[in-house]
Amino acid sequence: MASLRATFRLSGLAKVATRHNTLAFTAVRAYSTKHQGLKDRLKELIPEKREEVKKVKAEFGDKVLGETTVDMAYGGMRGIKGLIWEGSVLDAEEGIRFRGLTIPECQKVLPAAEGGSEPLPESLFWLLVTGEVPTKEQVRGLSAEWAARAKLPKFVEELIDQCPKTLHPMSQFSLAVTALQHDSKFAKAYQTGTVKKNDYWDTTYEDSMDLIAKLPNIAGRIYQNVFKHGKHTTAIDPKLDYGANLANLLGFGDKKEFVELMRLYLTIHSDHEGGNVSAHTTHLVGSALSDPYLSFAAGLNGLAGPLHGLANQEVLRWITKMREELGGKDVSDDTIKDYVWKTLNSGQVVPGYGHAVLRKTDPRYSCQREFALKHIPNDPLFKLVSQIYTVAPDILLEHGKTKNPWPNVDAHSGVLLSAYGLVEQDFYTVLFGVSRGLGVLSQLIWDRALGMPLERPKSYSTAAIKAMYAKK
Ligand code: HAX
Repeated sequence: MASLRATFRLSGLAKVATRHNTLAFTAVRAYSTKHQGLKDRLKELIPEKREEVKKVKAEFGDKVLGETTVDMAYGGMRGIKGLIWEGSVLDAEEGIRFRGLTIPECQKVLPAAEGGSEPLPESLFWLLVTGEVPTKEQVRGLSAEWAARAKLPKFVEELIDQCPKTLHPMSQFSLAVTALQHDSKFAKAYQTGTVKKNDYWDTTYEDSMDLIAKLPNIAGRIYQNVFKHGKHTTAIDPKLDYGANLANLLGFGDKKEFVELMRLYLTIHSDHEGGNVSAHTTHLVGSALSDPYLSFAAGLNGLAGPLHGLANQEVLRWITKMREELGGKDVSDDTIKDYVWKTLNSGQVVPGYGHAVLRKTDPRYSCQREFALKHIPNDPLFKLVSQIYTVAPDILLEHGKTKNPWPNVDAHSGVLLSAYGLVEQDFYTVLFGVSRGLGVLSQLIWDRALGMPLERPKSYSTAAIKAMYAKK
């Protein structure tokens, strides 16, 4: 454990821990014993990071990151290297690392709740913002701070309550986040015309903290309105952590395993480097100096697409439909094969499978599978999801289109939620969105701290491409 922690001190480039890390470990301990708050720590880190970036630009500014082909421009910019993202990096084979830490490493070193074992999302947020593993005390401080900032303005509550139940929960979520913009400290400060660019990060940080703090109340309210007859008797408890409060607001706070699931869920769905739709959209919109509310609402609208975050609802729909079609009969490997082929032959995608970057089973899938094996090994739906895992990749390979036949995060999240009674599939992407806030807003704070400019890539028309390359 000690050597693991050692590597994790500011280890954007963290490698496997070795005994040579004693020095770095001392550094972690030194920071940890300060009991410093997140904003104070960030304030210290910003000048260091600015200096580092200045040097990197001076030394490597003219180096080539990669080339862009015409196929890449038509192909959704897949693989184009043109973004800076500090919090996490995605390797096609290995999967995600948060500030250098894999998911199992995060599960080992990030503080858990008293009596729990999964990392607290607060600790992940701290890690994303600072690159450091927080102390338990620092995590408790963050839980309390978010609880203190969690209250929604009355008009936002009313706005959510006015939404028809038939409006998709993700649309309600995006609407509520946009409306919170009313109280943006960044937007207000910018309007005064007196804030220097170097200080933009300060109100971006404040807005991001307010926004993250309010997400459980928004999610809980939408859930209660749409699925539980508008019962709003539960309030944020300042003594509880973020995941436990969210579980309470959804009405599942009395289920200890569900609370642990929420902590894990919120941790692993938070960040997935910068190029995915929700992360990139938040970053892009933020680059226009739109405040964190507007930027994140835009990211949520991207997350709501079926090829991205909405896939978690689609997976359960797809499985439910398969079961319905069988009319209660047992699902065999052959039945699954037939159903996967039927899906593919009708021109649809198999939800929860494939990935734009990954070429292996998503480690977020694997860690949810571990959770299921530990807590709900005999759940029939979990068994079915496991059975699909043994059958679907071969068919996708035989089909021959997808570059990655393995499951992604969304193939497993729904089965865990439904095992504990959260069966309303349309709501699943909202939970993904609550978590995604931690990743994209931590980056937005750094975007402002580093003075990232307006994003504006070059585009070409098809006529221009022809004119450039067609033989004269
Ligand atoms: N089922 C059927 N066909 C698939 C497929 C799947 N699961 N995954 C990819 N393909 C197809 C693509 O549609 C594409 O077909 P066309 O050439 O006809 O357009 C072809 O295989 C090549 O695609 P790819 O290069 O392997 O994958 P992309 O980078 O283009 O797309 C996607 C990645 C995740 C969008 C894709 O794999 C997909 O649609 N998967 C199903 C939806 C899903 O699970 N989305 C969630 C992804 C994880 C995430 O972002 N979570 O939030």
